[in-house]
Amino acid sequence: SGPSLAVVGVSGAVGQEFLSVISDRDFPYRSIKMLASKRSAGKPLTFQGRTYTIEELTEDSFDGVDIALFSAGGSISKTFGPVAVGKGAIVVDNSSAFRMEEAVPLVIPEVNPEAIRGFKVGMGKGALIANPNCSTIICLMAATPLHRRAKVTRMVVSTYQAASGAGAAAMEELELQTREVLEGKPPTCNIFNQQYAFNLFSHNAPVLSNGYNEEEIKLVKETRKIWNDMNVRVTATCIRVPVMRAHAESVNLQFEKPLDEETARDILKNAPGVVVIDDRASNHFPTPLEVSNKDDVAVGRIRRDLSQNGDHGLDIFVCGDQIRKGAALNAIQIAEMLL
Ligand code: 11C
Repeated sequence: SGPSLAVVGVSGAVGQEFLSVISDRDFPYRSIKMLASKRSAGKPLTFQGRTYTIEELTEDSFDGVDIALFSAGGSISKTFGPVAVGKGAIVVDNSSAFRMEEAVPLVIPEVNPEAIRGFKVGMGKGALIANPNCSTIICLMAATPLHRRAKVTRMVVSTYQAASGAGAAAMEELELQTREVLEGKPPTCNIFNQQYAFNLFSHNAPVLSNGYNEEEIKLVKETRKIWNDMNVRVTATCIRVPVMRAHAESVNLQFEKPLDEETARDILKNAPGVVVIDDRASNHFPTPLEVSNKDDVAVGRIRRDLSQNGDHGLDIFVCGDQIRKGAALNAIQIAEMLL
């Protein structure tokens, strides 16, 4: 029993993680279609003791599908998302294709579940729901509980983003380059146009005429939409670092109401999906490795922002698994809300 599922982009890093999360959380389903591009079609895929054949994604893929989990890039979502909706499926889309469309809810279940109240499998029509960008999800998991208490007026984010955000091929390239550099060979640069191993660089998203890159603008616009607050001021600098699968973010928060660091720490300790790692004595704070393959986002370095008077500013450091809470887990949590 349970809904019939389709996983679009099943051979990608997030597609594979959809399956792991479905298993880990015992997500119920009566059938599951493994969909991918022509390149992967026909290959066998074993999941929960059954062998499936990966099918090529076509216009006919969504007959009888209740929930379609998409993670195959924006252009696939743009083409096939509306097809799936037309067939009555609820699409949970991990791409940026529909996030800023007014009629499409942009959801982090711990943050704005109200955005999909009333969305249910069996409601008689299809729908699109967007999964936010991974940097936004990880940032807002930590910032929202504080925002609820003291209202964030301004947020300054600096990211340290992992290879996984650019897909499985980028993770492979990081590993390959690391080996090549250690062996004194020139690094293979297929995914990024510069050396990645033992280096870091400005995020690879296209740079706009105002000097921001698209990844940074996603943090600005998605935060406003998720918090339903068009006045919150957000700025970001996004950097790619040679880490495999978890993003780190330094976040400076300015509040309308006072919020001291002890209260903030207590709020974060009690926040769902958040763990506090904030051990000053041992200099132990969140790291990408510690959160890799974990569901929770870790927060530490919780401290008063010395640059302003009083208790209206805090600095925090956040780490979260990009493939899991930044993508697949968040999408499956959305799917759970549809049941
Ligand atoms: C990264 N956040 O880490 C990006 C990748 O809008 O879903 C995902 C881009 C998106 O590189």
